[in-house]
Amino acid sequence: MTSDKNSLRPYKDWIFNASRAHRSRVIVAIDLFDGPPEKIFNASNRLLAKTIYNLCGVKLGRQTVLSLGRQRTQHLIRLAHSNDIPCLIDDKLNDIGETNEAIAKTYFQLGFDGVTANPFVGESGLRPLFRTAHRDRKGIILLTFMSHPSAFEGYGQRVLPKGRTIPEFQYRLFARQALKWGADGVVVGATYPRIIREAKSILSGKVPIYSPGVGTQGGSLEEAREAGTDYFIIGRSITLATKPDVASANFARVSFGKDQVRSVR
Ligand code: 3DU
Repeated sequence: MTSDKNSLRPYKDWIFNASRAHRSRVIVAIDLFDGPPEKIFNASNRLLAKTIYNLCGVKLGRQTVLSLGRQRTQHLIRLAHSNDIPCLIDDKLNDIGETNEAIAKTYFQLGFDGVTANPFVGESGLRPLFRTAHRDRKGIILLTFMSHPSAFEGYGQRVLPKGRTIPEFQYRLFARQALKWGADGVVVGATYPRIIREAKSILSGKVPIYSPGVGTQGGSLEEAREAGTDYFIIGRSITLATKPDVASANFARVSFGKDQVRSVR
């Protein structure tokens, strides 16, 4: 069950502490959905049992939660909590403010500790979400530059911000907004180390960078780490590995590099 200690701690501090305790900046992405719910549940359970000591967080995909249903999802969240690591839902909320807030509340009631959201909806689309999340010490992770090849089409376009005369890259605006709104993290793909570097300098060490895209999508953990990634979201390179325990241990070791304590709080 979620301990009182967990629910009293802001998400951002919790993952920071879990990362130090487990000497890992790795969040495993569980994106299983094929087959009967019990089978998906057993596979997720086995995976977590083998990898949990090498993780600082767990992230469930929406497809996994929809396939598992409420009770099995709660069981997995409790498993993460009993090992003192937080559990994120990756739903990339992208609706009007009230709807984003309602979806997030439902996830938080299930036991999730943080949710991803899309800043394209703008401040009024996110304000109620931030209010609800931070009141309950939950985390909001905002997309800033996704990891897939066509991420440039949206996050990389140049836009003319209101009241300005010089165009600016969308992702730079998103990074600044994440800082202004008090986001608990931003997503920048490991496949774009140059953009991680830019985001790092905008965020000035105040908002941690979460990077998916390591391994299967072609991103290098070392390059992303050197560019400034704080937490690595890794799915298939762990979940489909012949030995997920070994794969997660290797990623965990490399995720810290020489610096054992650098991570944004
Ligand atoms: O490619 P992998 O199997 O390591 O999984 C990456 C996970 O991160 C997966 O759940 C995907 O939905 C999520 N993600 C991205 O890959 C890219 C993003 O920009 C945001 C989330």
